Amino acid sequence: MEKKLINGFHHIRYQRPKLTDEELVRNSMVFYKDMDSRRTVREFDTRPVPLEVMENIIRSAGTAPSGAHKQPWTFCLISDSDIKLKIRKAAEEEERISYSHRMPEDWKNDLKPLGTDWEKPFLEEAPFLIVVFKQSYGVENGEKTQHYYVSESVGIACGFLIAAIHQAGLVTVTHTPSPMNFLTEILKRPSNEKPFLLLPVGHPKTPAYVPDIERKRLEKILITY
Ligand code: IYR
Repeated sequence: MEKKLINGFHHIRYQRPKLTDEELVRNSMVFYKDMDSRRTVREFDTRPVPLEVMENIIRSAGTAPSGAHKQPWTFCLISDSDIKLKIRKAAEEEERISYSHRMPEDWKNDLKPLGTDWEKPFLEEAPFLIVVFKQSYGVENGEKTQHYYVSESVGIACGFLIAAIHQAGLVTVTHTPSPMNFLTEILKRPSNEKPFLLLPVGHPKTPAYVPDIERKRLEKILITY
């Protein structure tokens, strides 16, 4: 049986290769080790990245599951230096205000080990910026359509995106300037789209430095029943 009907809709047969338990253990360990070698990097090299690589990365992000398969995301890919400069200026303006009087002391203290501040040179240095927009609702033939679990869906797609950037051999930093409405204006996005995440993508500077921090051990994040 290659097909069956559910609610009058075609379902096609789906198969994955049947693996032994040893193969499952090996695959999961290889993937974990690769993911564990990912680090958030804030220092970028200006070395260009082929557009095709970026397109493949965004294709991977677009494979994420989403509420009722509405795929409520738009990925803006920016290499134009004038636009990058505009984004940097606007992000730094907001972040300067945030760091000087919007963020409480506790928050600033929690950020100290990471070495972040209002200055965002990576927004100009990285060869590409990706701005992810979430679509609060859809528009089809001028009509509004419902989207479901929008933040969850776009959050999952961003996870796929970050994993794809790492797997390709590149680095990124998840930047969330706040507020980030300026991205809607600079990128001229329609009113059903809200900025979700800003990711500079490229090669790390040589040398690049990252904070000496550790991830929670499995025992701390896992409860088995
Ligand atoms: N949006 C600010 C502050 C910031 C917040 C978190 I949560 C971080 O992990 C890092 C920074 C900024 O991007 O600098």
